[in-house]
Amino acid sequence: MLLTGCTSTEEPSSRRPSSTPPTTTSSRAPDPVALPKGAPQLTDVIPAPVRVQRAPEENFPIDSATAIVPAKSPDAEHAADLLRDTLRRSTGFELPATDRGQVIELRVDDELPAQGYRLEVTRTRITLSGADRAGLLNGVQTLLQLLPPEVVAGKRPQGELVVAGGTITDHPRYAYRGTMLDVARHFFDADTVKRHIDRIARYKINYLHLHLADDQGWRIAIRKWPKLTTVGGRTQVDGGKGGWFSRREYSSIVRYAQRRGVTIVPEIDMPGHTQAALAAYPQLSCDGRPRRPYTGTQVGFSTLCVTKQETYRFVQDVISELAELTPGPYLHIGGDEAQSTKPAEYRTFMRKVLPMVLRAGKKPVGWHEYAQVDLPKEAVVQYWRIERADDATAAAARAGNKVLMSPADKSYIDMKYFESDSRGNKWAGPVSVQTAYDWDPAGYLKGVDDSAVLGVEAPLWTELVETEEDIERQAFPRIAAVAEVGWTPQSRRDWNDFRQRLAQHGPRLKAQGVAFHPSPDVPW
Ligand code: TNX
Repeated sequence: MLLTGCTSTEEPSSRRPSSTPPTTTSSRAPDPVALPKGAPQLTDVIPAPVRVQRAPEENFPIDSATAIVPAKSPDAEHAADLLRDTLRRSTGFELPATDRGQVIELRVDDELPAQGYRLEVTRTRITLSGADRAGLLNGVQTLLQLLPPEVVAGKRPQGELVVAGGTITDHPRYAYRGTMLDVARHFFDADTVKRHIDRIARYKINYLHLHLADDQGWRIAIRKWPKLTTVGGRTQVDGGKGGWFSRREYSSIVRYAQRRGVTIVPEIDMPGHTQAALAAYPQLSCDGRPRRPYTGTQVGFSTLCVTKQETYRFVQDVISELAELTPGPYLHIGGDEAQSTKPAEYRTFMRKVLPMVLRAGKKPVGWHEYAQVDLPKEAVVQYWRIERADDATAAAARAGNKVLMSPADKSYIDMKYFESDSRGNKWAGPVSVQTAYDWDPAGYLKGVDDSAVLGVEAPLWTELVETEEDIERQAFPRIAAVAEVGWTPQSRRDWNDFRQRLAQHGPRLKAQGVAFHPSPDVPW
């Protein structure tokens, strides 16, 4: 196995922990503790860390006397709270912040690479150092994976709690590891989205892109244009009741995600995919005729009227209000499949709208069709097709724009897992777990090399996804594969090794009640 090979690698002595000698009440180090049978190993972690060194003599037992001690720093305290909440819920231990006895210490070490962390487990002390808040949260997720599956599920673990000894030194390959949830085709309420956030954060996914508007529904309240939701939000594919997020609900999702290290990227798809907006405000179309909200699954038939002044007043209001509610750096403006917008008009539209996003203080993201216009340098291009070359995307990359990789034949988790799968879309599929794992974002698109890649994103379109269980089934375990594609250095990735580790995560997903697809290419 690839990962066990490096467990013998010694770190240069300068990187050895020196600043944190074990502090025990007695001067004698306690006897080594055995790892209970079946307990997680350092080499089981998903996504696979950059470096793992095992130290079997140094296993750390957690019991009612264990303390969680953050250094004086808001980031360390934040991560410590999240860890304490999770552990307390499952064990009932108090886990006070007294630096005595068995201690889990959290601190910031700004010499670590961005989003990186180091987890050192010795008999008497766990020291989690993080480069920043993201790094500390990533370290917490790793530590939680080293505890029995019941812990993250909020259930009391059976037997002793022992963390395997050793050191993990880790940081991500790409800054952006994301997934998208389409709440427009089928609506999912704030609580469902929050539970999804918990599940994706376990694998260090740090962006959740919400597809908030499409032909079938408008899902975010905009104060100045109230009918967007009261008219445009009342249905969905196949005519269910639909729904939308109030400003308060959207903000509560944003905060919930933020606490777990996940940044929300809101998308309003324009100028196509806008039937719901046109049904609410017919004046936004060129003919001004009333339209009905759409409940089918075709694409490419709707467009905002790109030549009307009113349209830009509308778009400006939407962007301003959404930017105001969104602390994250990105705002997605769609731009895909605008087959009912004349090419020249599409370009005019994007040239007017891109500066609105910048003026609202956000970096624009768009599906790669928008790379047809000269993009501002902050704009991110999200590639979603299956062709291995796209001139406009390559030109944008040459000009310095970052590319977010979502090639449909690798990362579309709305696709079927296998040919005869009864669920899922099929135009780019099937996408097996192995397919989702076995590719290199840097090598996929001609003229787009590693330095141009911002990261990876797995979109979950929901034409055929109706329930939370459907979300779980389409997303898991493929999300774990995508997470590792985005996190782990290419040279350390190996399908055979991954599938073994993923099998270890079966009981973990089960304990959390995740309705994952038991893919036959994994030895569960
Ligand atoms: C293409 S990907 C679309 C979506 C569909 C998806 C289904 C993209 C930017 N547009 O409108 O939901 O295919 O796989």
